[in-house]
Amino acid sequence: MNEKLQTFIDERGPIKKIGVVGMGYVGIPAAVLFADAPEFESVLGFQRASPSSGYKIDMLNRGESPLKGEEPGLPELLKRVVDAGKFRCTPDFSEIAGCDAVTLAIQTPFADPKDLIPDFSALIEGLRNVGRHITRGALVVLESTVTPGTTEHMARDILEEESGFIAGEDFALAHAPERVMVGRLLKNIREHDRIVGGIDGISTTRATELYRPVLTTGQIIPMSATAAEVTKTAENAFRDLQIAAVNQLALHCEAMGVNVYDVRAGIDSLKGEGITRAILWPGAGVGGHCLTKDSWHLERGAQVLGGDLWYPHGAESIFGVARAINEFMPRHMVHLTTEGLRRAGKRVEGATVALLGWAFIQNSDDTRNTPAEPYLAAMEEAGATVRVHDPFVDGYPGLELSHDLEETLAGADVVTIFTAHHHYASLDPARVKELSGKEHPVIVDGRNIIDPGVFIRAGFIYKGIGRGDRNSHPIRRSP
Ligand code: SAJ
Repeated sequence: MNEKLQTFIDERGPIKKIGVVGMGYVGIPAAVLFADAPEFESVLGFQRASPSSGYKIDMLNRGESPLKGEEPGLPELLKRVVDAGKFRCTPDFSEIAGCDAVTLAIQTPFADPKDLIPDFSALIEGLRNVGRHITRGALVVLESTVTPGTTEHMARDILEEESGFIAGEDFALAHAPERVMVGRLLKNIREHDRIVGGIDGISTTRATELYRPVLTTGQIIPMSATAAEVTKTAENAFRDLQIAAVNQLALHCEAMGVNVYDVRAGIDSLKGEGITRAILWPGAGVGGHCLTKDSWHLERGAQVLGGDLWYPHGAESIFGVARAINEFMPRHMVHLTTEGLRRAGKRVEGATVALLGWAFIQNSDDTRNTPAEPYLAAMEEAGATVRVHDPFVDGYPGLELSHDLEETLAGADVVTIFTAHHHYASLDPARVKELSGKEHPVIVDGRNIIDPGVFIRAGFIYKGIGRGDRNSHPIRRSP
């Protein structure tokens, strides 16, 4: 145990002032929960005054959440902690000097998955801003998902270089990965167990002091910083693998003429005696900022920390193959659309497609790595006109996006469902057919959100992921 660090921490006393760097889907809920905890005096949210996201600073200081989509409890809690003067957002990083603890919740995308090269530019800038201003005895925590080894190496080096301090002697350093999902941000932070990995025991203890007050049912799970990084990247790689497994099964079910959802219910019924068959849901693809890259962080960690690997790794590892299967699903949606049009005696070229759902996940405005994008690109390349509807997403670079469902459906040869927004579960086949003006409009369901029977009876040509039981249905000629 490094007495020197412990002395600095004791001199600072309990954590009272907190800084959160990065006002996004992770940073904002974390900051307001810290601010709502009676243990802490004040929280500063640090946000660069950049053209793309500087607008968040004033919004947050007015107590308004820049996150769209449905986030239960967040708007009210944000208003309350701002009105109480416990939370403020600022672009002035020099105020980090007054913080006992600073967390970083910054995006860590991959520049090139093929060569396993992450783009840490935003994280590095954040670490430099923090390093320049931290004071002795402070705690720095990486919440971003990173390649295993990043906290102990890159982050430590940058913070030491900028501060002139030594990690583990002058300041504490830990990794406590976020585990949130859009649509339940506050709930996830409060209820999920929190992995806390310090570079040493003192750092783990100090980070535990930071997170315990915001947990309701969640427990602290202490481990080393690198083990925490592996835990986070692996839990997402495992989820991606589970999704790939059921997507592969869905493709087989289509080929065998059976309904994957019957099979799924059957497999899911094998429970008890410690047996769980965690089978997830097939679909049109895997999007978001997490599953699309965290397997590559894990693979890169194994290579960077493991040196010359003698076993299947990277794209050949089971996680790499899972990525390939999940990335294939939007292409399969193109295949189903093409087949549907062929049954209607049409080609993709010249067809009009109504694409429903641009967000990567239901009932959210989050469009990061949406699987709808490669589908749109492939359909346009094949000569189709694609109109996109999403009730939650206001805009997307280079894309015309509509909130008007009827306008999007008008004249459509094909209706393709990419996101399971609740709005689409109540699509009325008669109205959709009327708007399309086609005798046999095609409907392609990428999320099993509509009932194939009612659409087929209305004269639609139906295609669905994993619906081998329906995808070659007889076409109902209207009376
Ligand atoms: N998806 C499927 N089938 C499923 C589940 C999801 O096709 O059965 C698709 C979704 O449509 C979406 C994508 O996968 O396009 C990701 O969905 P998600 O539900 O995994 O949502 P994320 O990526 O926001 O959340 C994941 C979660 N990780 C795990 O559950 C292990 C969440 O707990 C993490 O906090 C989050 O990644 C993150 O930030 O890392």
